[in-house]
Amino acid sequence: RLRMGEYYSYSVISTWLQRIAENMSDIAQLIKVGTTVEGRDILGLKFGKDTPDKKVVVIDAGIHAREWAAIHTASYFINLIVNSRETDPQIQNYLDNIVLYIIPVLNPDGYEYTRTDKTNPRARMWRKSRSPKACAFDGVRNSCCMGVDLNRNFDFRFSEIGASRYPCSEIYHGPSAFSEPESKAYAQFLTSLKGRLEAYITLHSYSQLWIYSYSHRKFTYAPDIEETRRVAAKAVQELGRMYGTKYRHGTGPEIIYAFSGGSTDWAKETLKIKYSYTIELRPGYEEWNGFVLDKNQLVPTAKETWAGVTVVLDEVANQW
Ligand code: 0X9
Ligand code: ZN
Repeated sequence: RLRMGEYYSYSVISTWLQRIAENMSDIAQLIKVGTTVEGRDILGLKFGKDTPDKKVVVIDAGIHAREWAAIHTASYFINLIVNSRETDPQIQNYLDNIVLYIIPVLNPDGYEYTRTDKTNPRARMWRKSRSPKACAFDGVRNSCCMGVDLNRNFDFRFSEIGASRYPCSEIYHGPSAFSEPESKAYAQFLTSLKGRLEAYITLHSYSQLWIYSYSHRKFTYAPDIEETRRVAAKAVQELGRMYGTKYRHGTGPEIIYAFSGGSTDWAKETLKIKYSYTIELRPGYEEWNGFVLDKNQLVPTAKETWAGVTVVLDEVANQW
């Protein structure tokens, strides 16, 4: 058991996931998505009894190392399912009717690096993976740095916009699409669910946004944009009902900025997923350094996000 409202190391989170799978094998199974550059297992849980006709939903967090509130929120979802499975009819409905994967830390190497901030204060703001140094001549000197922005490394309009070819950039896209073991393994995992995967939600922070495809250019949508928008609008409304937190929804270039190589756009285009959303959690975008969210906001953040996410889960679980 983990007490919510706290931040935990990846090893504590991993052990917790293993224990849940051992003790609740009727509803949860441990899954390994892949292995990181530093050799960590990327672990998650699979909830619900798998039969081939069931629709699948995948929720992840922590592709960006410093976005701790996202990791906490995904952990909270796991905790909620585990603790309410016998009392909450909505959660029972999910367990009966869909298969739900939750991967709380997609970039554990980066996350563990941010946790070394006690000895290295700059580490807390690390965003990328921890892949070995790569070098590029930037016009003045040859600069070498570690890490790839995994949310620029997916094979969707790779390197076109809002990404950098310089390894020392925060948004370095890597040498080629899926060059990184983390993004490659994750894409393979999502691809293995093709045809059944109805919703993919990736948790980030911050700015209070509910974002859908596509991200590379304004007013560029998938054919089912009306449905995508309808569910997003409903989700932010439900989310706001709990504490009054205001979210906006739209595509990236409409409400923040354009970029390419992200996981939700790749999933939307390649796997033809109906609902593919990037959620930017609290605080609002006017906040400076919102990556460090006060601990007393963690549980409310997770709770309201769950309220929004259930809108998507209900769409998938209750379709017939
Ligand atoms: O830039 C990103 O990768 C994400 N934002 S973050 O601040 N968490 O790094 C996703 C932004 C998604 N937005 C767009 N489609 N532009
Ligand atoms: Zn992010």
